[in-house]
Amino acid sequence: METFQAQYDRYRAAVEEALQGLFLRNKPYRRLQEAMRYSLLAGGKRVRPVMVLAFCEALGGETQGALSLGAALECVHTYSLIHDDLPCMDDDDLRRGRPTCHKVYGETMAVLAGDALQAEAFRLISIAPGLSAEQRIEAVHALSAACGGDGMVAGQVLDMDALAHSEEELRDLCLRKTGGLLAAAADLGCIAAGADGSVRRQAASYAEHIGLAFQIRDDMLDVIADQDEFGKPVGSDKEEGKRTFVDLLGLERCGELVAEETRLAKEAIADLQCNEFLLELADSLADRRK
Ligand code: GRG
Repeated sequence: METFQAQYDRYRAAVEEALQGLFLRNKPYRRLQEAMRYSLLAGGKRVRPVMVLAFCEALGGETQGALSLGAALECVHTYSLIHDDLPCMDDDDLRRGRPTCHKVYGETMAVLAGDALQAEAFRLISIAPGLSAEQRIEAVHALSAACGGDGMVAGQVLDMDALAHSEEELRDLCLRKTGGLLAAAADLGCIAAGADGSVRRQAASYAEHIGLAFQIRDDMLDVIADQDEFGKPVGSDKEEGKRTFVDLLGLERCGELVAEETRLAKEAIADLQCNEFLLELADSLADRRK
């Protein structure tokens, strides 16, 4: 039987191959494409596209279309990281263990690379192979809602303007900023597999709990991680004056919450067939060190 790690590596290799084939046109504006590829191919964990493929496969869907949806999602995720690192936002010099996009290509090109990645994501969905027109529209709807004005961008505004103070407000921020794209990952996998509404609701609940656990763990790593392993400066949340779960609840309680949210995530898909990989994925994200 395929181990969890072997399955993760198989999905990840497929995602890397799909991403490697993007934005290669040799045009006078090739520097834009270079900047897009610089950040896109910088070697993240690929957890979102892996989740798309895992849900699709668990639900018996064809992975070809799911791969395009996963690549699109990784484009949106990369755009958000490029823009988040800009001087007008978090002003970070390091991402995924190397200089941020604007440090290498300049601020203007970094803004444009992010803009282009976002638009290209929706182009990829519109031509995703093996999916019906209806599935593509559902995918556009799921991803745009997750990253738009009530989703990830709204979460970023709540964060930048320090509008979350209580645990409940912090949870809302996190569900938009971090949870949105993870929820989109689960839903895109369901859409690619043609899953029904009740399975999609189970997947949404799994992703919501994973999103909370993921962000709380991220806040913990900002305090306890090894910088080389984490790939970005440790302690940057404090330096940027951000309100985090660790500030509000302390490290110990955060550890308990990660465990609780992970348990709830697993419970949400407990009766789904072929759920072994997704159950282990929840555990592995709770323990992650980067
Ligand atoms: C700029 C519109 C806009 C949004 C930015 C995603 C985001 C919102 C900010 C990035 C900073 C951050 C800590 C976000 C929380 C989600 C998160 C932990 C992102 C990092 O995702 P990983 O760990 O990164 O999957 P890799 O590099 O592995 O892909």
